[in-house]
Amino acid sequence: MKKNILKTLVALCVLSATNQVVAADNTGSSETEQRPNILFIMSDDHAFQALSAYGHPVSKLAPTPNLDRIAKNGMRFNKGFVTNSLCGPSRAAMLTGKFGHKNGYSYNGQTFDGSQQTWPKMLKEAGYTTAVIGKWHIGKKPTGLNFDFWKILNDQGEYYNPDFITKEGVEKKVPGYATDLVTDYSLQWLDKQRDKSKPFALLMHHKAPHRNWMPALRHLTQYENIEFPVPANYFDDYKGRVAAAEQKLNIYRDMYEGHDLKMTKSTESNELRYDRWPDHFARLTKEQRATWDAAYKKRNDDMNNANFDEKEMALWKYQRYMQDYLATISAVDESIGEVLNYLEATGLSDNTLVVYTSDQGFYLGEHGWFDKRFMYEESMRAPLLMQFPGKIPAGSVSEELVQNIDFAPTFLEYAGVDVPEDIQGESLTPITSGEPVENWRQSLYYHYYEFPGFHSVKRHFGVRDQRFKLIHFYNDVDEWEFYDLEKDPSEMNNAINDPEYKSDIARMKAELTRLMTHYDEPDYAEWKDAVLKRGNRWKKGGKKRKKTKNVSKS
Ligand code: SGN
Ligand code: CA
Repeated sequence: MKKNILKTLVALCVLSATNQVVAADNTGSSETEQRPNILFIMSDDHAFQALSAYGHPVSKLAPTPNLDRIAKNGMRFNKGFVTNSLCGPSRAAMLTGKFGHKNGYSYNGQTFDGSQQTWPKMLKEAGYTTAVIGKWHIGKKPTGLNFDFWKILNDQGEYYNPDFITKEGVEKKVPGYATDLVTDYSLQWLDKQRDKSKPFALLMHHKAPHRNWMPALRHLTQYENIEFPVPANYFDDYKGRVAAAEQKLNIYRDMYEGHDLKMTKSTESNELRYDRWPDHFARLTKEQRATWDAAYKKRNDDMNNANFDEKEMALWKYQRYMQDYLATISAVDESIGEVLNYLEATGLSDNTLVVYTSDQGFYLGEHGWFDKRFMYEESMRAPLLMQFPGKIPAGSVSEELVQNIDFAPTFLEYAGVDVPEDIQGESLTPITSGEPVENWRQSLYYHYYEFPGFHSVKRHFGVRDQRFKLIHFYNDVDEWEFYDLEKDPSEMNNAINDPEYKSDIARMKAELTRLMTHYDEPDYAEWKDAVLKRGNRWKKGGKKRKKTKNVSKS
């Protein structure tokens, strides 16, 4: 009781300091006050290995104390997965609660049909005020979703001085750093712009830590002296895994040395090696660029002078990648801290469901890779944390198999809105209640389509249960893979022909067929040979690429 009075006082102080004339209880009117606010925070390509609540050795060297607050206050999901490990398809699945073959978005470059049923639109109709701020990436604008407010990054977005798109038009080169701007705009909307008579649903979507991993100026040297542990399979030979052997997401072969790794041409110059998309660096002001160059100079000079052999260079690239990737997460973690502080100081926290996730997982050198797409663990699995004081037990952990199609029904249920029959996900409330869970799903379905495309990951679909994974790569190949995740968590040993697993494989094949029927997948014959009708974005960049290797000699 005392705590609540204190919070109300804090709220009054904060609000009067900002000259706001609003009720002290800013959760809304008496009619709506029981309905929770929803703050759905998503970053882009955040690996669970890089979120310290998950305890991975990498994250111990680059902790995320503010994200860990959500885990402490609520629940950490250890088995959160996506339906298709790619930005657009994942976002579409989250908005609709449906797989790509139902919501019409299966690979990047398509335009999401916003006229269809989505949870933000349903909440709006049920009396919520809604907003999306940050990365959108499934079309030019969030058309048809009826957001009260939106301010989105253009396409993939830029880290420095990015463009923002609003109802009013495009704001070009907004001074600042994307993660900070998205945070500021979100706080502004929460504090000053939203209709405080209604509960809110805010989608705060960061660009970081997406490629090309440009940290904020204040974090440029944060990890320069840290040596991150190299994954045991960094030099994977891909034996027994045809699709893994033919991908193009290798750190030491496929990263652009200028664009991605910020390697300079020589000690005499700050000129970057191959940069496929120079616009990202061209956005820096002269002053920003000077700070940037100074921060990288010594490390680049040492590298240029070192005369590395191939293996040493591959290891150097891994460290550079990790230093930059993790430094972009520092700003995300600060952002989460600011937002949580705001919710606590205003008393909103008590009635707000806060969710943190990423649109997929990411490789931090496992199999030698960056990027995502494969059904292997590092990319299929995403971090997922949820807090809701009094509703989700603090410090709890779930081992149930959950998927990004589960967000829509979860949010609808928390908001007291009936979950439509055609939603394919399940509400997570039986899990988040902290009670023993009965009859939860025992397996997950996955389907990746984007081939041909960036990084040349072949099409595949498959099934994962608590122990095994079965994958079928198709289209220009016809290959099956099978993994025992208990014995082979790194998925190095394709056991599809191992007689020991004969009955497990047969069972998983039957389960795959069951799931495809259950989720109403079209007949395999209908789509197995289909060639993607790609949007222009992919082709535009592709044409400029020289045929020569991207490794430039200094
Ligand atoms: C960009 C990236 C790719 C990445 C895709 C999809 N290249 O094209 O590496 O796989 O996005 O990412 S970049 O250098 O332009 O960033 S997604 O998160 O949007 O699906
Ligand atoms: Ca992504």
